[in-house]
Amino acid sequence: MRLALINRTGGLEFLEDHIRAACPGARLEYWPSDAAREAEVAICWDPPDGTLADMPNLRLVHSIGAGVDRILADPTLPDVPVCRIRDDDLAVAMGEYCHWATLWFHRGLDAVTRNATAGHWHRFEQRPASQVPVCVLGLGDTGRHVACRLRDAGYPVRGWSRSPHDIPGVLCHAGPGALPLAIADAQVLICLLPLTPDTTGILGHATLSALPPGAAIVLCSRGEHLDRAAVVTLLRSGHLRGAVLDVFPQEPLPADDPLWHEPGVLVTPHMSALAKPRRIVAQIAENLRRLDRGDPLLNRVDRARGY
Ligand code: NDP
Ligand code: OXD
Repeated sequence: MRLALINRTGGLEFLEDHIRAACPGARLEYWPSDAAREAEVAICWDPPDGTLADMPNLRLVHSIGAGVDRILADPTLPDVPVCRIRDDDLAVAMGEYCHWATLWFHRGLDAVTRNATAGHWHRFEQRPASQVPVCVLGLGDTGRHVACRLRDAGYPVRGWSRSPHDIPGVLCHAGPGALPLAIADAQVLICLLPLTPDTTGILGHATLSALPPGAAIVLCSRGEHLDRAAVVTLLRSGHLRGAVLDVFPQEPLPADDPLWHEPGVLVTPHMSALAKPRRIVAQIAENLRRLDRGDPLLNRVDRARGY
């Protein structure tokens, strides 16, 4: 079987040795090339629009990540299955990151770090976790794990999803009408939604200004979820306490982007949960075997739903 590694900016070489080891019979090609165009399977992160439509033998598009937004955004995407990565380790890593980010605000480490750079000793009032409600947007593989971890750490946790969920100890809300209720008392709002037409810009002025004064946001999903102008306005007005941002519409975030220096914003380099190459490739290899045998593929995305 011929496989093509496709990414707008290249950089998928880190998968090559793992693919050669896990798929010994496969021929691996790099896009852009005529040989890649002939491939039956496209292994992608951010394929340029039209690339997949120009592959006459294409039978499967496999994301190398949990998200498939960059793949589904191509209006010419051919009618073939699209699969993604689902990995327990990814959820665990996201749990660590979101727990840390919650503590960063809850224990006032954002303010303490600012004071420390000025050699200023000041002890802020400390609240127990039980007084810091957290809302997790998205209760899928990562969101559910994050919600349970924060619940176990003593935070009152609210969750929001498209369909109803029942998670013991988490107050779950579903559907667009329930968003205001889900976030009403959130001191920390964590976004773990997939990027779809329904969720693009969801963290805009209306949502962010509906948070209680002094709330903070943690964005680990996609940069396009956030209205950047709205967050800067609400940080400067003091309505928002801070924002930990891990994802951006343009990555890497350019070194001269003012967001790096915006008071209250902490930028991290899309690192909240990174799947190990070996784990990514094991899932792709399993789906190649299934494709060969005509068996149902794992982790297939619902293209109509957008995730
Ligand atoms: P899942 O597909 O497992 O879960 C998505 C969740 O979002 C589901 O609970 C779903 O609801 C909910 N959802 C989707 N659309 C809506 C909507 N319109 N309104 C309310 N809820 C909605 O995704 P994952 O948890 O695996 O990943 C989420 C995203 O996180 C990825 O798409 C990716 O963008 C990002 N990510 C970022 C990483 C990083 O390192 N920064 C690492 C991994 C993921 P329902 O349950 O009802 O279907
Ligand atoms: C993913 C990501 O989607 O890392 O896996 O953002």
